[in-house]
Amino acid sequence: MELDLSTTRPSSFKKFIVSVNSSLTPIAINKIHSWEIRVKTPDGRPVNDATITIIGGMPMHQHGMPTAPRVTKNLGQGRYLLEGMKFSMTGWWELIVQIDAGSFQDNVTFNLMLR
Ligand SMILES: [Cu+2]
Repeated sequence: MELDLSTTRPSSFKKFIVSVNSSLTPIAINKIHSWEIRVKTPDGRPVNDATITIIGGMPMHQHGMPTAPRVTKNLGQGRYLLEGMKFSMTGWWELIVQIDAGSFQDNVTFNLMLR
């Protein structure tokens, strides 16, 4: 199976361009860490004051994340701090980023392959 492991992707309905960046590279198993999420419009303007929620899990195992990661800080310029990230196993994980920017809601799914 060919997984798209891009860390910058358009959202499902092309409302946003979203980038994710782990503070921990490579990502270690069972280690709590933070990520930064960056949200732009398709023409490159930062999306400020969005409400972002995260759902993660392993599609092949039907389980979610061992923690409930949350955006805890708006860093400005369309950047958001996501805290409480932790992965409990190696393998394929999905991270679904749901973005509510008031006039637009959309979501984007990132694939991670942890070794
Ligand atoms: Cu699993």
